[in-house]
Amino acid sequence: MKTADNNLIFLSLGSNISPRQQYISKSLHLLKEYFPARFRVSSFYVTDPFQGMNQQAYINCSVQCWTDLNPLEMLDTISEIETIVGRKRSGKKWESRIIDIDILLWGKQVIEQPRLTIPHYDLSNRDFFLIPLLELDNTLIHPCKGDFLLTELEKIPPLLLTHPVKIKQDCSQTYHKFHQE
Ligand code: A4P
Ligand code: MG
Repeated sequence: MKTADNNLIFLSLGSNISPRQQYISKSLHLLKEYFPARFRVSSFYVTDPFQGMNQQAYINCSVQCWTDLNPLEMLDTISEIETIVGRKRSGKKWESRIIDIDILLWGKQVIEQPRLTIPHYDLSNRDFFLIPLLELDNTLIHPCKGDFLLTELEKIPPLLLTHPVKIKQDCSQTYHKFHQE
């Protein structure tokens, strides 16, 4: 089947440099252009910086899409999209960013390569990943552990919570709005 679930992927988008919603919307517009098949977007959430970092709050959301690229080609494509949107890398860990696009899940596959770990290495500890992701599919299972991600979410230690607050409901049309601006 052309759009089989083993190439159905889930991404996380995050921005904590203003205008955050515009950077996210521009990224969504480009992602939708590159990966139109089965494209869906969660709501937008405002989240506290992970682990209490002293920086501006993030906006996070999640995307589902389908691709026939291989994982490394996908990584290069999302990196290209980050660059088009304006991301500049200083190489510092967890620096503030215009846009960050991470691959959370690739069907049920486990991928371990020098440049790429899927599922994302910290998926189970981050409510800013899991809450938008579960909005798109609340039956998802962690491919390595076999546990429901919904259960993983309930087990996140309080100190790691970023308290996502929904600011924009179901953003599947957001890239259209961006296009019209
Ligand atoms: N890489 C390996 N696996 C993956 C994957 N599954 N998806 C490699 C994407 N990239 C992956 O990423 C560094 C390298 O990770 C890539 O070159 C790729 O080969 P990067 O985007 O250049 O740098 P980064 O995102 O700053 O690195 P890092 O350490 O992964 O940052 P995180 O973990 O993404 O954390 N708080 C809130 N509330 N919301 C956020 O979105 N984000 C961060 C950044 C910190 N705090 C946050 C948020
Ligand atoms: Mg990243």
